[in-house]
Amino acid sequence: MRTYAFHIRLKRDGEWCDAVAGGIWWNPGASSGNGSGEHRYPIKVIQRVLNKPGGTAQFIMRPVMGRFLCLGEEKSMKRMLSGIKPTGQLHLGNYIGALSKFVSYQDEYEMIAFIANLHCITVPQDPEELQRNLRDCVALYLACGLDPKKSTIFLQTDVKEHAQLGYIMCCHTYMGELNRMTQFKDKQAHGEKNLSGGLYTYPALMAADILIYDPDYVPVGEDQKQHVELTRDVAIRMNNRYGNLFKVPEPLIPKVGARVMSLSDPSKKMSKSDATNKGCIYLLDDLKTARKKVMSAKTDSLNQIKFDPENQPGVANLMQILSSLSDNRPMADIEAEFAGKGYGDLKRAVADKVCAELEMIQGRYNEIIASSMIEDVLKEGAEKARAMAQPKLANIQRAIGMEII
Ligand code: AQP
Repeated sequence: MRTYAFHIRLKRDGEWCDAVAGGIWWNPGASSGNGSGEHRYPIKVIQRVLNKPGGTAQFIMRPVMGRFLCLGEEKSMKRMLSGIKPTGQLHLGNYIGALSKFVSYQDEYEMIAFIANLHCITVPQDPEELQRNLRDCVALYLACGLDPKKSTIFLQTDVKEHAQLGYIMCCHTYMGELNRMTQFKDKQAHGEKNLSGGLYTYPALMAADILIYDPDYVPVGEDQKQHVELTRDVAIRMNNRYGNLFKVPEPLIPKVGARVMSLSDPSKKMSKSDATNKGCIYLLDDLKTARKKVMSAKTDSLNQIKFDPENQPGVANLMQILSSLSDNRPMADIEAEFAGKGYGDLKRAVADKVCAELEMIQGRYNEIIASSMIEDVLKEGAEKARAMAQPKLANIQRAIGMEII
């Protein structure tokens, strides 16, 4: 069943008013009639509307709770897709740059959020640790607020079409393009040995992960923008060659928090593979450890709290974390609050915010991990995802000429 946003016209106690409804809520506007404030809409009525076919259609519902008559237009929600690869424990950068954004988007968009376990094995993994990280990742998706009723949550390998389309994408991606992708290039430049073929070709798999669902948007942190651009290039190339196969998606990069930096080295991004472990706050760090990491964050000797990422990257990073965890509070506000104060004050404020957020997430995580919710969510999510991916792959293979029957 797809979900829709509605522009609806309600007749309430004999008077008409305009409204927009998403899910089971609406907000009658004051344009005509007497509707104001928020009212809960009976779920079964909304579901009758949701079951109608997509596109734009007028509909009439009557009577609703004996009080309303409703006439309106429905339009499809835009689709959004993103994934996280739990090569280690999820961290504050993943939360601020990606997860918290997925949560805020899920009311407005049709959200598809998967756990990219194929991408995890592009680097060596310990099987037991990987399995633990995958479970933790699902639990953290849910603990951070992703709602399986609103979002499709699944494990990449449970939808085998990803790997198959990944191979097809690989055959339509040039080596020159893969050579330009920073992850492989960086590791090679650092002289890392025995890099896998999977690490080299994973951007093609990522293109498949995205394009198989025809999303409108792909919310990512700054570091992943390059991959979405490659995805767009390959989609356009294949559309030109085979006809309109794919929707060409847009990357969606948050204004604040797109690149949370390491606390111990603010020239690098906060990363799961932080060798020192000091610059990265994991979502499951105990609160004492998290506080200690913030209080030891690298700053500078200028002793002024100003948002200047170029000259004061450590301070700017702390301010960015504080702003992101306070509903994107403007930097000017933060500068004003800390005018004349020291770095210790700023760090304490950041540590308080971070710890409050972690405490809330960890409380929910503990409940989820002790329940059977993870299995149930993944099963249902994979069924929903397969229903989209299977016909899409069949269409693509047919267009390329790979199918016989
Ligand atoms: N530091 C960050 N700041 C903002 N956003 C970030 N993301 C990752 N790190 C930051 C965003 O989180 C989403 C999932 O990323 P991922 O875990 O799949 O891959 P990654 O970007 O490679 O993350 P890591 O932690 O750096 O992993 P390793 O160390 O294994 O390479 C993406 O949207 C990403 O932008």
